[in-house]
Amino acid sequence: MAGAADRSTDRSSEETAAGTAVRPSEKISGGNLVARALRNEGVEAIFTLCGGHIIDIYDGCLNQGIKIIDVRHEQVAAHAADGYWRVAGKTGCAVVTAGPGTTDAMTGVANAFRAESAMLLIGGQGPLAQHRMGSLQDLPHVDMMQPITKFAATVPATERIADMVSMAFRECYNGAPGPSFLEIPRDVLDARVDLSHARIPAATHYRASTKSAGDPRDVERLADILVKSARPCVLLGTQVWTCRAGAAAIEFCRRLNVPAYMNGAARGTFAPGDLHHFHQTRGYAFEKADTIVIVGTPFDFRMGYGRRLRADAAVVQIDLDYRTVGKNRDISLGLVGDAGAILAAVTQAASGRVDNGARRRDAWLAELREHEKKSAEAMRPRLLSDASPIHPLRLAHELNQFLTENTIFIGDGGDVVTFSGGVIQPKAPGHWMDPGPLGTLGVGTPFAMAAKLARPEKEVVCLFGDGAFGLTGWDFETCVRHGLPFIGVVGNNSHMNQIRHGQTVKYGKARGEVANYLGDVHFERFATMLGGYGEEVREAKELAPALRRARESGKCALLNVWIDPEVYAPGTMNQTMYK
Ligand SMILES: Cc1ncc(C[n+]2csc(CCOP(=O)(O)OP(=O)(O)O)c2C)c(N)n1
Ligand SMILES: [Mg+2]
Repeated sequence: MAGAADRSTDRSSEETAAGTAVRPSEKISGGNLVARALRNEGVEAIFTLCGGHIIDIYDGCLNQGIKIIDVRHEQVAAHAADGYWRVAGKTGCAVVTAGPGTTDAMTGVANAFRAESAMLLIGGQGPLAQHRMGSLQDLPHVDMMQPITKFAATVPATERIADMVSMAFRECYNGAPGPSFLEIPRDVLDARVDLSHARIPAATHYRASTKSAGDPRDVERLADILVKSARPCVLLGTQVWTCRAGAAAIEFCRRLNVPAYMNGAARGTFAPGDLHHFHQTRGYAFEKADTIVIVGTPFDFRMGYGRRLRADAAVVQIDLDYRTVGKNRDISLGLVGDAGAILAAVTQAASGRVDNGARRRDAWLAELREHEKKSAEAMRPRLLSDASPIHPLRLAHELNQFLTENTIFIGDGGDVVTFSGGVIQPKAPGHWMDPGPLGTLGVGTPFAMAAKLARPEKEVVCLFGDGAFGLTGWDFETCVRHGLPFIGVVGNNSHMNQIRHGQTVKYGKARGEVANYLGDVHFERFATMLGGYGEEVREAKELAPALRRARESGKCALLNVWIDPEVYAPGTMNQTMYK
């Protein structure tokens, strides 16, 4: 950026009585130190909502050529930082003001914490000089952030700002990734200090690689287990994407002939149709397998806390976080480290065996394929349903047909997204985004914004529930304003349906419909009001043409699809998320 260096520091001269300059000193402000540290991290954009406590950071970002994406709610800023990390693989950064700015962002930080996303939230704070005196927007942010971050601290002096920003970034990568929080008191941020007194860690000089391959003896053990196994399967979890371990996972499955199931961000590691891509038969495989390898996903509610795995199977867990291995369920073997490094090492170790047993597992793969086909056939009539109002499975089917290898798909909603999970198959790794285990509604618009910013060449499609869209939908306008087009599809059932079902079953219709009705909102008009493309869809056969028109508009688009409020996904009916 022209003149950037000139504006980021002042060169003032200390003069002698005779008027000759003897000791030039460069001054730099706190906000400019923040921006320098962000630049060292490769941060290209911050997501922010303004406040008097943080404006000096904008000055620094302008000097460093860092984009400023100004949003309408701080929750959006934090979710966008989380989403940016997921797509770009670079730590996302959100900057929010003190007090309500920081509390608004907490949900986004919490979501990143449960989803293992590396992001930094910088919050303003009242001046240190007025510490605990009741300054405007003063709150104990660090205490509040501690349980939902890997690192939370106050910067005590301007000279330490860049140092502590770098420290916070480094802490994001301790074990499994996660969020960090830093608050910078207003007087600390605004002060100008001698550049020579400020510590600015040099880019690439304060990090070590996290690509550890675990204990070599356990790598050999796992190779032995797999080579002898007749019915193995592997579950590739989010960390496979976090570690960018897709190629290693594919090589592992192909060489050893192991069927793969994928969840979270690892969906799409194998393209649909691949010999080792399995989807519908996970429960069956977990019941029948003799060896189950879980890679980079915890035994949380999504895995039935590990209880859904066959009791006498050899269960092997690979994870970046030592604390996750063996938690909630005993395992036969645990390996801590990078998913790609470990899978590559195991493939290598197994190739040293006389026979790696690959062909013996053909029958097992054929058995699973047969079950996959049966369950796809059973679902087919509902996927093609012409019913009016539209069946959510037909909507999911049309979306699945619409996605290309270039489309990043985001799911943000309750029942409508649960329906889509069984149908929509991302065509490439890193092309599926959902909130993760916190299950936060409202991630859609911020994730879409971040995905388009990080990968402008990608098409971004987001399926919303009408309830979910309402939480952060105003930032559709932010996407319009910043030229970040995406295709939003609201599956509109006029309710918070996922909650409505369980409530109705438990309390009957009259009490079951309390606090979950949303009205019949015309989201397509909301989109056009904000400068985007909008269209409503009432008939199933209109879905594909409407999606095409949204794509061709090149604008931020929102299709308002009226779906049947009286059908529920099996997962919702069985309330599996609570079991
Ligand atoms: C921020 C947040 N608030 C509340 C919930 C609880 N919740 C889970 S699903 C759901 C209903 C969502 O409704 P909608 O987005 O319209 O999807 P639908 O179930 O109707 O398809 C709610 C309120 C949540 N997960 N996140
Ligand atoms: Mg709804």
